Amino acid sequence: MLTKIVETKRKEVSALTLPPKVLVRKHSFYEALQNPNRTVGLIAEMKKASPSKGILKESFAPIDIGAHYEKVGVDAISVLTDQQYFKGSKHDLMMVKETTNLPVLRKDFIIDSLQVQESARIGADAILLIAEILTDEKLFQLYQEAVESGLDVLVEVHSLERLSQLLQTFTPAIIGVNNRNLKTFETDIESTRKLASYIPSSTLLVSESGILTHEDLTMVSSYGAKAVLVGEAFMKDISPSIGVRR
Ligand code: IGP
Repeated sequence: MLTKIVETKRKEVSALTLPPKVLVRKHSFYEALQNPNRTVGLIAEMKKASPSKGILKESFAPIDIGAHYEKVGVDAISVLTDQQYFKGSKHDLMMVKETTNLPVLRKDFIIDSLQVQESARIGADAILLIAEILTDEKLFQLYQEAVESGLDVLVEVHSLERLSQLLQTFTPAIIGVNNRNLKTFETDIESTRKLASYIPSSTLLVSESGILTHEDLTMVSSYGAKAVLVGEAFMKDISPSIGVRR
């Protein structure tokens, strides 16, 4: 599946033309996650569908979801912009950015500089870079280009092997451990525990995927996660008992 998604992205990139730059107020994704009033930073994701679960939310209204996330007090919003597999769009991100005051992460499969520039132009505050689909060289190149464009980067990794390898090239400011193996779709929050001790203390650790309950959140926090990224739980119940801390 991952290979198929990357293939689709390659085709999309070859037909990509850069949109004009939208004027929006920037918010620091990195700083928002370090909110001193919180124990664990919360990134709430909006995704209409996923390859593993199908449609998650029939009546998907990005502006309403964004407003709700802002009201309940999340720290940042992640917007899936992939159309083919997650039924998202760049337009979703632009609308959310325009109508909320929270930092917005562009969640997509970024493999090319053009997509980095595009992300900055549509108003994203941060982008996701998935280590498992990029070589160290490409990852570092895209990371630097993003930073130069004023974007924060969430570098996502799943395996310890990939993590150790990338840390030999550079130390990202934010690393996300994806508890979901994108090749098998299996989710296990123990992934965060297994990788946490290898992540430098100067790096902000985000635990991503499979966080469904408050217990899950407490668990990954005890493993060292400074923030969590929650999608499915919020799509199924927009006001779940997890995450909104005082
Ligand atoms: C959210 P969940 O299990 O709470 O819905 O997961 C998020 O971590 C997941 O959507 C995700 C993702 C990705 C999606 C993590 N990495 C990369 C697309 C691409």
